[in-house]
Amino acid sequence: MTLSSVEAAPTAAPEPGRVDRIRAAAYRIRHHALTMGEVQGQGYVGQALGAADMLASVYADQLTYRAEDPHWEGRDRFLLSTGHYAIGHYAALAEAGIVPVAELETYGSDDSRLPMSGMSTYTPGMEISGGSLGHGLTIAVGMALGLRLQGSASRVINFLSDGELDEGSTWEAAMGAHHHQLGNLTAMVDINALQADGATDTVLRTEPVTEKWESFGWYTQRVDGNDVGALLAAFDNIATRSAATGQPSVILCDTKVGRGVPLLETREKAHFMRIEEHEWQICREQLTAGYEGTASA
Ligand SMILES: Cc1ncc(C[n+]2csc(CCOP(=O)(O)OP(=O)(O)O)c2C)c(N)n1
Ligand SMILES: [Mg+2]
Repeated sequence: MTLSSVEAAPTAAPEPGRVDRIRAAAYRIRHHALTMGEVQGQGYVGQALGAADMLASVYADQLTYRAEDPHWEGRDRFLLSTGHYAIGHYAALAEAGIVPVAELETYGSDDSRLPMSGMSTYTPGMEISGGSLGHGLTIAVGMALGLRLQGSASRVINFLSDGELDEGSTWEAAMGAHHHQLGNLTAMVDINALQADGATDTVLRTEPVTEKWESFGWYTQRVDGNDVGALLAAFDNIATRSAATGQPSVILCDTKVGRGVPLLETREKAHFMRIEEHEWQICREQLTAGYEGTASA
């Protein structure tokens, strides 16, 4: 498990049973993403595979929700800023029982509730329409403040991408969250080192990203975002820390595009990954072999 923090991590490693349960959820999320990708012959599959451990940690461990009542007032809110990651989010919503697994096959089709970019009016459990990057954290700040004013115990978790850190509005929101001491707000940033025009450090360098968030007043942890144990430990630290300090928290997650499928992990990194017709089955087989190999290790 790797976890680095600006401050020493106070919590012990999560128990193995909990880690195994979330790893199994992440495996199913990856499987669902491949199903949807194959239906359309395309989609942001590389991102979904990379973010699956983050999404599993959120949906299978952290969020309070009622699958049969996605608008239940007492729910925690998960906001997907990056609309193009919808394929991963739908997979997580299916894992959570909010979207039927059978419905995943409609992904991206006319009249589907699962359009290729996430839209709140179409999909149960999709809190915002996030395709225009840089808006998610601003909405999350307003929501977290509103919930606190209402005396609600609900949390807000916002999923951002590293490319989204290019947006000035993200940093305005970060200042606002600190100003209002929104301990009920957590941001998760998928640092896959990639964005639409190429590698993040060649388009617009965001490093040193840990120090940036820390200087904006956030409780900041940087983890291997494909290490479920590290993700859970980071959430445990937040539960202890933000309850005591009221500080907003961010988990910076270094992930690998295509994680879990060697064919895609080793392919040249691309914002939009082409997968040929005959490769989908190979992807599924590699995913299962890799999961079973590490599960029994
Ligand atoms: C405000 C805004 N500007 C530009 C775009 C076009 N766009 C779509 S995805 C994307 C890349 C964003 O970076 P990231 O999410 O890190 O890319 P990935 O890791 O998925 O390759 C861009 C620039 C957009 N959706 N919204
Ligand atoms: Mg990226």
